Amino acid sequence: MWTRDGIRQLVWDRLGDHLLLVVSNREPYVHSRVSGAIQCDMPPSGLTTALDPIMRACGGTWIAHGSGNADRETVDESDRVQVPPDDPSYTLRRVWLTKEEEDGYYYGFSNDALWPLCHIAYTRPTFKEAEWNTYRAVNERFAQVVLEEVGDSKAFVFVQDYHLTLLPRLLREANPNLIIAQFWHIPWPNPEAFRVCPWQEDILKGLLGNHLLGFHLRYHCNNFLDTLDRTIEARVDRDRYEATHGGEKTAIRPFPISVDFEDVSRRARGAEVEAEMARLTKSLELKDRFVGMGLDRIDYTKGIPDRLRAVERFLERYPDYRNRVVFIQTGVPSRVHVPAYRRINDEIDSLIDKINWKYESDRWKPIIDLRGPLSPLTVMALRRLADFAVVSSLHDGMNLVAKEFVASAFDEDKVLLLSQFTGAARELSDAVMVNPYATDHFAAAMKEALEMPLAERQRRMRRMRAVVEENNVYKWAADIVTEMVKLEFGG
Ligand code: GDG
Repeated sequence: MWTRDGIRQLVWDRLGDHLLLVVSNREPYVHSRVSGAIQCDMPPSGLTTALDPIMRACGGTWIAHGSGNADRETVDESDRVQVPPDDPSYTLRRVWLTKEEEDGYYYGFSNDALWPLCHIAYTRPTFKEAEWNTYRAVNERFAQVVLEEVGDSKAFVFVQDYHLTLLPRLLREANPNLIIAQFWHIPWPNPEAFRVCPWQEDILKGLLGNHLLGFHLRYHCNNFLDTLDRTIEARVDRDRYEATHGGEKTAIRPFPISVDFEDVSRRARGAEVEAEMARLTKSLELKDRFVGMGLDRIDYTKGIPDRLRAVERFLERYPDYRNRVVFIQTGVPSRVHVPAYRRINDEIDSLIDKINWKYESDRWKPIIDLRGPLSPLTVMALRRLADFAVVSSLHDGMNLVAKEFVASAFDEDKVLLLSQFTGAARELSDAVMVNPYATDHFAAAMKEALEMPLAERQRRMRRMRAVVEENNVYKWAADIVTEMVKLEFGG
């Protein structure tokens, strides 16, 4: 079983003479001013949830966009701050972007073009040349900061996600001694979908600057190799999962990401969680009711309207459950400057209104709308209070909400309803699988979850817990480091 100490030792043994740099758009700790005081929060993001425990264990520097309104006040003269605030274990180096840069690179090309392009969830990508130019310029800015951090040292640079596709090539050209790997946190689509991107060649060449490129699933690796094959002059070796371009080799591998099972499971047992559960039970009037929950970054890929429609159908088809089940939908608004995200927020609001209006009684509302961000304590208490959780993504690289729910369920007495279109569905095959597009089946799955005998619930949850415990986030990181060392140093 991989642990925090195990990954620390591995990195120390195999890469001890290298600096460890993680580079991402999203920063793991955001400082903001709230009523005059500075507060520090972790953003609701799967990427930071997964990477923070690794950095805490291994130390090093995490380079990311400083997005908080008190971020500048909290760094030193070289834009660095030690994090986490209560137990400083690594350095956060912040990169500053102007509003225009954030607009073109983050809201524009990253989230209005690449995100819908890769998820194929019936939201059309928007390609604008000006946004692409800003995206390129911001990738160059990140490259400068990485090179400055590295100086003359040996370094392992671990790039994250789709915001930084051009960075690996820029780094490799500027400093051939760097070891560069990238993890792609979202799906990679098939070549037919990807080919609509006007800058597909630049993106692929940028990514082939990596020595190692990781995806969650082998299916995404295959899609990537097919895309390369159709798009650029690269030699694709499907047996070895390698691509060679301009004499340089990139290995393509699946590494299913995960959570710190031990930590989540331990926090779930905390006494303060019990107190928070009691508070929520009272304020949300949950006593003697079945509780379902959904927790998401509000995003059109997460299938939130589809889930709400299934709740509506459930109440319509199984009237005996009226007054007896509440569904808590918590969500953190994200990327609100992108029009598609504003639309999804409005759609969720009006669906919740409509369903509650249709079914509510004097003392019961079927859907409780808790807009986040919620504190980690409240999130944990909600997981514990829930009899079932619903993850209904239309398409999702992995989905850590599902794995966190499993890791929190130490009493094994809970059911997970999981979309078959998440990466997590490959590992969590004991979940009740749902197709979020099939509303009637989805509603029937909710009934199945509520009526599943205790022994069956426990059997399924026990098996899922064993899977997440073994394939924890430390294993994910250890597999990447081990592969990198094998590729670079032959073992
Ligand atoms: C991308 C990929 C992949 C949510 N609301 C609150 C809150 N959260 C936390 C959850 C979880 C995280 O946010 C969301 O993680 P996901 O993995 O579900 O989703 P994405 O952010 O879309 O992540 C995804 C991931 O990268 C990692 O590779 O799994 O497929 O899309 O940790 O608990 N946390 C708090 N308050 C909230 O209101 N504190």
